Amino acid sequence: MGNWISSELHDLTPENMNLLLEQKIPAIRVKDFVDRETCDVVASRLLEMRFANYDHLKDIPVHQVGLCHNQWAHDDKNVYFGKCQEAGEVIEEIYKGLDIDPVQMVIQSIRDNAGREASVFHEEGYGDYFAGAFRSFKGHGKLHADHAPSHINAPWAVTKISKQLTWNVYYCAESNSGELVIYDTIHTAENDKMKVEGDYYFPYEVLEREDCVRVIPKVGDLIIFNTQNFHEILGTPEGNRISQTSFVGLREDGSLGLWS
Ligand SMILES: O=C(O)CCC(=O)C(=O)O
Ligand SMILES: [Fe+2]
Repeated sequence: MGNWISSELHDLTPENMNLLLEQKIPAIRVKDFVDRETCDVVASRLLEMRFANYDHLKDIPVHQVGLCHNQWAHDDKNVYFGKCQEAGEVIEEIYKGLDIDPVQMVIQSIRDNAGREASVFHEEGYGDYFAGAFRSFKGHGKLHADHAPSHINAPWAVTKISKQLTWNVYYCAESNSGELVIYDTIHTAENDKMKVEGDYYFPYEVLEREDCVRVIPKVGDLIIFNTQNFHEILGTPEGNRISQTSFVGLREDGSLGLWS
């Protein structure tokens, strides 16, 4: 018996947000979250940029613009917070003149449509986290789960969350490839032991059943899913597959916090 009560993508509603947090549905989708004209301008700017490497991850052909907290989570907190402002400026530059801020749009959409308070994560004594990195996949993003409390052995606001989701707005996508595959198998402290030594990904043997959904990203769509469900990204070396993204954590008070 799997966990999902449906293998469809669902609308953003309070009930569906609860079901997603409880891993009872695979994902939420909001079609045309960003209009096509804006997406085309952002996509052409992104393709002109060179994407920095995630050099802390081996074997994942992923590149990013912005800042990734995981990468600095075991350094002094000043190191990460010293980089947040500049990362924010790089993202602002990409949206220059477009009068759009998808991070704020996601926050507003969660408040209006999912009936939950949401905000960017804040670290007492340091400031706000960075949220909304751009990420490019040029190949296989291997099977993994994202859960800050499991990956990070240090006390940060984001390691106090009880559930972790992610949102992605796709700016570049191929018409029939680049699937995001989400599996109906939940990451646990027990199966975390199967993680490939010194790396981020898992062997397929961790999967408890074949049940999965394969989402072909469409430009402008917002997809929200639970990153404690194992997932993989089937990008291709020839394809351009770029999204803006952040994690979303469930705080003790029921509100949602964003960070990248
Ligand atoms: O690019 C995607 O579709 C999902 C990427 C991913 O692994 C995540 O957002 O956690
Ligand atoms: Fe992920």
